[in-house]
Amino acid sequence: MKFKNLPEEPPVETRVANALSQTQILDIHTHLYDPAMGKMLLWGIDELLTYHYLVAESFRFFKMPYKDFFVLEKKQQAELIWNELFIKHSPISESCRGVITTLNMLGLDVNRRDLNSVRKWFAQRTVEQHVEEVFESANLSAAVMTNSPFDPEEIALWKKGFSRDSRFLSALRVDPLVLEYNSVVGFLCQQGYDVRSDLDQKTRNELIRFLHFWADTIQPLYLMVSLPPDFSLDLDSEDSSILTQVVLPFCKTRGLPFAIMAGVTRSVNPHLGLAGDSLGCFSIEAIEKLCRTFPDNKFLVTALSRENQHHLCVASRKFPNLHPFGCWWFTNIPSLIDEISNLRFELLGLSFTPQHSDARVLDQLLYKWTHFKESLILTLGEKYSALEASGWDVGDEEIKRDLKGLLGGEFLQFSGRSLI
Ligand code: RAT
Ligand code: ZN
Repeated sequence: MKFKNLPEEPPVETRVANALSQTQILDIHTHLYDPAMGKMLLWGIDELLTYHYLVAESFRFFKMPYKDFFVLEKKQQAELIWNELFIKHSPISESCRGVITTLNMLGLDVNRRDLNSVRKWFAQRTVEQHVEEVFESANLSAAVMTNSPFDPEEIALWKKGFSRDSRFLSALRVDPLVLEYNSVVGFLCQQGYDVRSDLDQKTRNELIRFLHFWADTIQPLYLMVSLPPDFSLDLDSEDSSILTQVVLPFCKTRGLPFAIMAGVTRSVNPHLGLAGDSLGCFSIEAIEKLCRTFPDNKFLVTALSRENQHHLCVASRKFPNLHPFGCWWFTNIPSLIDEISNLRFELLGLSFTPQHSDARVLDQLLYKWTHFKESLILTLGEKYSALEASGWDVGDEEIKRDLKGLLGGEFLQFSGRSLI
């Protein structure tokens, strides 16, 4: 009951926004790197403009052959994209608007439509200063990298060793091992592992030794893979043998979750390179079977197709060892974020992680999180309003607690880690 002489409480959306501004985010999946890894960490305007999401959109307008674009230097590619998507058309797509939000948050005047002045501004900055400012402005406590034990550049850096920045946590990405084992046998042998194409006991032990080495070296929060729609998780299928006989037993021994990014079809248009991937529906029945068959493993799952989202929520109600996360890639657009968050709130309450940024360029943390927060204020605000209308007053401290869970706390709980 509200009394007339008491000051009116601000609308619940405002209270969510206030609490959100005080909540630090743990970004559980990015493609960013510790600054000590040098040029692997991308930042700046030319990287922002040549993001593969924008390359795909530019080719909707470009009239040139693919190869004429890809032979150009990054700077020239960026100019073509800027011209096509920002000057000749209004930049209304999510990825285009993202560049505008980002530049604005950095204090740049985008209304001059002047790429060179933006370039000059970036040229005067150091990477250290930029990491500092972006993390502070996005309100991030840490970002999880995607670390590949098959990338020669990364291997060299980790083996040499460097002093780690505590804001950059790691995740061990094992796509080549799970998806194309035969193509990495030679590489593994060169690295000193006595493995064969045949998955005999010796080979399995050696692969597990390989994973232990990398887990000891990089201290990952989880292992991860992205899977095509037609990947069979059947226990007796050849597809899943490395997963079920090597990776999952290893994860169980080390107490590490295994993250599945489900439903990517790589290279539907190979001419577009990184921008040429598409999606398909994944079998959530197979995920359910995995959770049932490996009850001592923990699965973090995100799905690329819109059609998979409802089933993934229902599956998560059945298996406490399944934690849905993020609005991945083509689902990271406002209309689908609203829809997916609503599905999850309504079916799972607060026991999931609604977003990761997938940032490939440091500056993208600014827009990816700002745009997500715009959605969260409305979706979560609406849920609290409905709850209040039903007679449950929601306190500010309770809102803060809930947001802390959504923005990293639930993920850490699920992973068996203490809050950082
Ligand atoms: O979102 C992306 O940038 C994609 O290219 C992929 O990297 C995807 O997120 C993945 O991790 O496979
Ligand atoms: Zn990714």
